[in-house]
Amino acid sequence: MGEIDSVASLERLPLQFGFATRPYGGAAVSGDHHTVCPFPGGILIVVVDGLGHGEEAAVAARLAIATAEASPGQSLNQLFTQCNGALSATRGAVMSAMTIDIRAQTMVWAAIGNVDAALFRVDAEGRRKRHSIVMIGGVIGSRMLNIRPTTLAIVPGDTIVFATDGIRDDFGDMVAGQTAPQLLANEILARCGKTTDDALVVVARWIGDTHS
Ligand SMILES: [Mn+2]
Repeated sequence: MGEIDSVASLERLPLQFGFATRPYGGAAVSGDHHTVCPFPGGILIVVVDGLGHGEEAAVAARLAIATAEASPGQSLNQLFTQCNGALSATRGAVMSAMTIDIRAQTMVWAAIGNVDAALFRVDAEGRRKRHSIVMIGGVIGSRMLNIRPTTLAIVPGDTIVFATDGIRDDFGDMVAGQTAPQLLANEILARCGKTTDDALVVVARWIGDTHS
């Protein structure tokens, strides 16, 4: 899917998103990649960190993203299994993935290795609640254990943040109110980005289906 096509179709989705990224050491390529990929009835978000950094890390990450984009509607078990096979000749990667079921207003997510993700919800009393993804240790492409997918209902206003390990794990402190996803991604990278690794943060906000 070309970048322009994906932007055009995302404008009609009940989801806003933004991202911010910075390669390690001012390098031209990053080993951290992502996709936000709509498919009939749903949206797939994948964030992948190729092991290490530089071109070899980028090769592994790009391959995982291409594998995900080739069949975005498949189950997360199928997705991770396919990526594990596809990356066997690479140095490997760690990855988080989430699939949103638009009609059911649910999402399911899973992670292998350290690509953190968290859902933030503010209730009517202004209390913030956080749900964190379950990260199973391992490397996609060499030693991948079974994923542990978790399903959650989503409500309009939910903010979901994905962060590679080039982002400090206190990134959740930055999430408050309804800051636009792109601004929030910029702020998280600026304040929580490490200078010792590639860094990528992806922010998605569920808007809900305004036609129902
Ligand atoms: Mn990393």
